[in-house]
Amino acid sequence: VTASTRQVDVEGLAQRARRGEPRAVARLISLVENDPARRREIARALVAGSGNAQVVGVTGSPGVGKSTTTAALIATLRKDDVRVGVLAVDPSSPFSGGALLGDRVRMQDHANDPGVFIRSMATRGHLGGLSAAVPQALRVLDGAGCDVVLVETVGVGQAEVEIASLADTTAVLLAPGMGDGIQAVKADRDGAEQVARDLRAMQALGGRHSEPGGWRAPIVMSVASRGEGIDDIQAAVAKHRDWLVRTGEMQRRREARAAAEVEALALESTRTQIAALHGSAALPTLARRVVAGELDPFEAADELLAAT
Ligand SMILES: Nc1nc2c(ncn2[C@@H]2O[C@H](COP(=O)(O)OP(=O)(O)OP(=O)(O)O)[C@@H](O)[C@H]2O)c(=O)[nH]1
Ligand SMILES: [Mg+2]
Repeated sequence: VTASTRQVDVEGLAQRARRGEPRAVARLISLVENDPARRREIARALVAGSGNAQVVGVTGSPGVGKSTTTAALIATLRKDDVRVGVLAVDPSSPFSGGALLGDRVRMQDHANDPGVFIRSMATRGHLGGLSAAVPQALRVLDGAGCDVVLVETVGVGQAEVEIASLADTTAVLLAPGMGDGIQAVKADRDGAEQVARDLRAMQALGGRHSEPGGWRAPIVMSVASRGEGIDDIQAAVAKHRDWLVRTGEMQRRREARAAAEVEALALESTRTQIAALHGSAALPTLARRVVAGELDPFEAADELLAAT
């Protein structure tokens, strides 16, 4: 018995989520994550999302301070009455475990706050990784009226690129000494100044960011564990949103994201259909004809697609 055979009132959940009911939001995100067969239904129920949420990726190496920064940002955003969603994607410190968002005490401050939704989700093992379930989870949070959705992901290689393509705004966290594994110098101001200098030098080399009207990523100094510099991060995020909207870049990014999502879904569906042909005679027959030299693989692929 799969999860999808159980009776679920998706439309009712979507309505409750739109009213901002935390349990409905949580349930929908779980369904999106664990029940791929329901994604279509959920997507349909959420079409009338507000489209207002600014998706902010918070990324960086393991242990760099993403959760601490996220928790601190929630607090400053809530002071301005901003509705906040948080998605911890593939958290290295799992939710159920101890170190939820780094600091359990601080997170508990938000446990009863109806203006904050916090969910973790695992994309490991999902076909398409981040691209499969996360966009839908973001749509749920958007539909629930979030103004800002913070997405915490460990930035190692591919994931960093992926989150940048999913988010409107990406904050990359760097700590001095991380590269050498010297955690002790984290809060060391000279070390941080050096990192900032290196970044500025790199930005100066990457000339395309200095074109008129372009966006030059601000370098913001913070000590998240002491709540220092968090206002500056919030201000930089808000400024980026203004820039995105003013230049039409927000719309362009959303359209690019929708295109990627549509393409991923179409590819997934094609792959499923091709996999089904493994069970019929079509694919084995084509394979035999390729080996026999009757067809080249390109012609065989055309025939395969025609059969799907
Ligand atoms: N000195 C210093 N320590 C920090 C700062 N931010 C976070 N920490 C500490 O660094 C450790 C890791 O912080 P987390 O916020 O859990 O880091 P993370 O990037 O979320 O870690 P993972 O999710 O496991 O990749 C914790 O002990 C924090 O208290 C900071 O700005 N300065
Ligand atoms: Mg973390």
